[in-house]
Amino acid sequence: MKRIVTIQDISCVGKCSLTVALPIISAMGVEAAIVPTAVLSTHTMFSGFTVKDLTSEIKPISEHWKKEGFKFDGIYTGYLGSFEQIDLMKEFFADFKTEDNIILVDPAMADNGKLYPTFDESYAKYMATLCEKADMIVPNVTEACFMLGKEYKEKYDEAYVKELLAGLSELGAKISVLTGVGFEDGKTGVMGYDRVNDEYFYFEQPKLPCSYHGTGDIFSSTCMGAMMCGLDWKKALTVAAKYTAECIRITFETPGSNTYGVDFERAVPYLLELLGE
Ligand code: PXL
Repeated sequence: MKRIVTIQDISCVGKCSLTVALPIISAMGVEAAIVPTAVLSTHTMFSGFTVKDLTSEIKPISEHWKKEGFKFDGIYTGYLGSFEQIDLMKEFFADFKTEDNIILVDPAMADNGKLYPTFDESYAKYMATLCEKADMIVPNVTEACFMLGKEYKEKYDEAYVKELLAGLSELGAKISVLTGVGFEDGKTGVMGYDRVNDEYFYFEQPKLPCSYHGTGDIFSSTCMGAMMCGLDWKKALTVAAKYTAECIRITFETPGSNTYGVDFERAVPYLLELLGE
């Protein structure tokens, strides 16, 4: 059985980070170990959330794991809270990288042209230094712009997206992916670039007129799970994009659904169908 470790916060209510990564990756038949980086009462889009920082636990956990000789087929980082946590992730990668495992960095920190409330531009630039150490990175367009110091645009053409992908690739990952890429109204997609094989991949779907938190985490978790199930990066992106879109559709079309996250639970059977195809 494949085993990954995912390192991000627990937002107790909010359907993001570990509360989506664990169930989704487990449902895909992949063991999910975790390093929780902080416990928040909710994600940071609520006001008045509480935070218990767990930075001091990260090193003792990884030291114990080294003694136990644990190995991971995948290492996946999401939302992190500080420069220090980014540094600790670099050490974690150095300790647990193997010849064959995949390091996926989702630099979760911004969307729709804005950084999340707890971050600033220097943090975004520092996150780019973590992306340097990954095999695959999955920022959205906003996160890519902040990391690369490029202008964020709502409307753009393929040349703009390829320029962002070139900038991301120069950071060093083999596969750079941009999520939330749409070239026409009513469409959204994901574009990836494989630096080693000089290969682009684009997959797009209809875009619903809504937006929810945590969908980036659902996408990244599914992508990691799918690669662990043996899919290549292009198929993994397709499965992740289709599942994420279905989670959004189900939530949008259900009157009275919560607005802080999507009902990914109800689309798990669809995810398993996609994996079986
Ligand atoms: O990646 C989404 C996310 C994860 N964790 C926390 C967040 C958010 C988005 O707002 O606030 C704490």
